[in-house]
Amino acid sequence: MVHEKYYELQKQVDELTSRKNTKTDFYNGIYDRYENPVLTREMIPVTWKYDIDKDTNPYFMERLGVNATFNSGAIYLNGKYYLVARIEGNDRKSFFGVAESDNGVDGFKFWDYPILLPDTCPEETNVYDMRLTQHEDGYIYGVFCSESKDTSVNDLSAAVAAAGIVRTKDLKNWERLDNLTTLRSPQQRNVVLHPEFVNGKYAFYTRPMDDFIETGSGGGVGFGLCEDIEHAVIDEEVMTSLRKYHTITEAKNGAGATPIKTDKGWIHIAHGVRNTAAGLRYVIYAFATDLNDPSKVIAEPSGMLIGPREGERVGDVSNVVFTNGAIVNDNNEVFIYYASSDTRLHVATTTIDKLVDYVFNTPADPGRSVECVAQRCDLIRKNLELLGK
Ligand code: M1P
Repeated sequence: MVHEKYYELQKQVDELTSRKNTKTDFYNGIYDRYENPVLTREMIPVTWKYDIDKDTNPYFMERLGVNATFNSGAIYLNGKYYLVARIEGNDRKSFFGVAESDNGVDGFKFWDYPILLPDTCPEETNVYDMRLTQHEDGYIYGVFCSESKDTSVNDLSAAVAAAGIVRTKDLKNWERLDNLTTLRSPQQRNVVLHPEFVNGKYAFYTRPMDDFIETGSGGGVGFGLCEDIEHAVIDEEVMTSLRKYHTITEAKNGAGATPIKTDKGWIHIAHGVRNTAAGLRYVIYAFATDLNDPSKVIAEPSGMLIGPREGERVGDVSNVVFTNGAIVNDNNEVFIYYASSDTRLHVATTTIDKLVDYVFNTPADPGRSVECVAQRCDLIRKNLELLGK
C-alpha cells in the first residue's frame, strides 16, 4: 500500500517544478539572472529517495537521500531543453539524471530513472560533470570526470581524475567508450569534445593536471586531436586559454560548456579559479577562438562573466559558480546553466548577438593595476565628453 505521505511530498515536488521563473532586476546588459534555481535537491522525485510502501517503510523515512543537484550538461533537441545534471547522494557518490523543460528557464522535471551508465571501469568510484556535445558525426557525446582511488600512494583520500566518454542518440541508451588517454598529462578533468571535426579528427579541450586538485604545471585549457573516438588517445596538447598571474584564472581554469559557433569565432564559457584566504573562488568567464583553428584564442574579455552573488555564495563548497552546459535555441537565445557552491543549478540567459558583443568588445585585462585604472579613465573620459563635462 502506498504511504499517504508520498502524495503530500510529491505534490510539493510538483509545485516546485511547475512554478514560473522570472528575471531578477539584476542588470549588466550582458545576461539576465532568474529568481529561482532551475534545479535543486528538493525537485528530485520522491520515488528516488523513499520506499513509498507503507508496509516496509511505516515511518516514511528517507532511505537514499540526495544532497545536491548541480553541474549539468545541456542540450537542445527537437525544441526541448535537456539537462544531464550531476546529482550527489547523501553517500557522496554522484550520478547523472536527465531533466526536461519546454522553455529552458523553468519546469525542469526529472525522468523516471537516473542514468545507469554501462559499468566498464571496475576501479571507477565516482562520476560527475558531464559535457554534452552534438557532434557532426551524428552522435551526442557525454564527456565526464571518472574518478578512482589513487592506489599508487599511501593516502586514503588520494584520487585520480580521468575523462570518461559515452555516446547516445536519445539520452536513454548510452554506449560507454574507452576513457580518454592523454599521453603527456597524468590526470584530466573538465574535458569537452568540440562539435566538429578538426583536420578530419575528433578534437578535445582538456585540462592537464599533475594532481587531483592542483593543476601543478598544467598551464590552462589544453586542446588535442585524436583519430579514434572509441579508443581516444591524445599525444600532443597545445594550450588555449591560459592560467595567468593575478587574474581570475591564477590557480586553475577549465573548459565549461561546449563551444558555441558564431560568425566571428567559437565562444567558450569556462571557469577560472583563484585562491583567497577563504579558500578557492570559482567564477565563470568567456573567450573566443578562431573558427578555423579552435585552439587559437582571438578574444579574451577581462575578468569574470558570472560571479557568485547573494545566496549563490553559500553551499557545500562556498564561493563557487561553475558551468558545464549551455544551450542555443532556434531564436539564437543562449541559456547558460551554472551551479552555485556545488549545491543547486541556475540559468542565465542572453543572446548570440550580446555574447559576441561582450566577448569581442570588452577590453582585455592589461595585467597591472596602473594599466587597469588607465583603461577605466579612458572610458570615463569618453563618457564625460559625451555628457559635455
Ligand atoms: O568544487 C568546485 C568544482 O571543483 C572542481 O573543478 P576543478 O576541476 O576546476 O577544480 C570540479 O570537481 C567541479 O565539479 C566542482 O564544481
